[in-house]
Amino acid sequence: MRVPYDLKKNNYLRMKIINRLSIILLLFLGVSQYVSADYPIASHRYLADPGALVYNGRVYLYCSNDDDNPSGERSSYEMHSIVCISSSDMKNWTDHGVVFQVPQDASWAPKSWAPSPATRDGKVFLYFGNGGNGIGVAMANNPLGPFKDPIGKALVSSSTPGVMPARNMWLFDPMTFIDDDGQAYMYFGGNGDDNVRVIKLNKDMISVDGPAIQLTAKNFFEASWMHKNNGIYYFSYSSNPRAEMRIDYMKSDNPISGFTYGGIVSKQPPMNDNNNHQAIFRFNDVWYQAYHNRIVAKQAHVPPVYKRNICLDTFRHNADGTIEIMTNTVDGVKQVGYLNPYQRTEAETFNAQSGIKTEVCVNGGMNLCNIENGDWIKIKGVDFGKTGTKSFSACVAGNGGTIEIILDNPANKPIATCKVTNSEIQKWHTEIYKISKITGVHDVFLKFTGKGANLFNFDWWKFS
Ligand code: FUB
Repeated sequence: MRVPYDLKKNNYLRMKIINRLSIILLLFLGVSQYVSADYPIASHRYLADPGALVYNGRVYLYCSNDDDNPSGERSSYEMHSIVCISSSDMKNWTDHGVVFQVPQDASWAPKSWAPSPATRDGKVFLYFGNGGNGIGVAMANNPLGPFKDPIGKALVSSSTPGVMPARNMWLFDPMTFIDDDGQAYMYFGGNGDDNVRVIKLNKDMISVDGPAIQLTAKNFFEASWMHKNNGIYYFSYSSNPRAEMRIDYMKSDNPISGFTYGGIVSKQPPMNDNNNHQAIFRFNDVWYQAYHNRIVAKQAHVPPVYKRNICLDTFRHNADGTIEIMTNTVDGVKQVGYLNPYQRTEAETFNAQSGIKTEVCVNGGMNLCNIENGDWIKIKGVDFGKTGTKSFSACVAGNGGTIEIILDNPANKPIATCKVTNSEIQKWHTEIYKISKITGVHDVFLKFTGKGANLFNFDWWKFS
């Protein structure tokens, strides 16, 4: 059975008005925080529907790739690849690019939406929606893939026992949760209070154990997520347009039954006006919610519905087990530890940027590209220590130009201007520049200057 997923844009009028009013208020107050925002956390590409994995001291966010969606008024959700970004300090994020794409990595599926990761026995699993028409699984030996479909078909379809009957169900937005006793549960569904389903997974994580069980959630729209805190199971989800597509939650002392409505985790994000999708995770004892909004497209005057960006905030559980409503911020998350500049850092790791893009690098990973005069990246909270720096190394390729190293404020005078010599694109060479001593903790801006388009590409950097 084909299950369509159709966003009814007109239902969002009310939220549009609220957001317009908040922008007018910000302008009135002279607040330009959206313009200079740290968030979204990856402003150089359109990503949405995050799923979070905490793995070996890093947070990996797997996202629907909105760059797959055509631009313009006649666009639609056509995402067929999944992009991963990761961070160990929650401020500087590394772009790992596409880690899974269909149909190359799962031949039966034309789409891959809204992934959720899980890990067991050294393997990493990604669960994804084939649009609203079924749920697939992909598997890899590490968080960056390559992820491949190990079963050659949908893991859950409309013929999986317990999924039907359902009225106009969107069969998507899977979230796989492994309980403390090792039992894995996958939550999914959309478009109707009675359309929440949970199904047990076998230990192999690629087959189901028994039928799907129906749950009911008030105003349920999409974006199922499960987290557990102090023995309480929290099922969170996006509410429907009538309820302003907030993230609401139900709680229970059991992962598959007994849920009662708990309240609101977070309201409709600013600069969004449309669907909402959360990933909730704990990292270093702080609870985070990753979600998307539409800030970059709105600021760029690009039709924003299918062009979303990932944001991040923290929230708390109250002592009585309820959740304190999260505040959406543009720079509210604290940095968890400083970045060590004496280790090689990928150039595609940054806190903010202007003008740059990333691409697959022949050396592995990604590199910065599309660099033009005046573009920059900002690396936040870099600890140069007491002894300080002597040199700066950069692995670069391309026409040439300069890298200006600027500390703390982009308007400051560069402490070094490093000349990048000409080479062929993707013919990488490392240049080493003598620089003056930098000590202590700074935000580092690497600003690129030169004549013409596509000055050079940039793979990694390191101070000595
Ligand atoms: O990205 C397509 C759909 O939009 C997701 O599956 C939903 O959760 C909503 O965010």
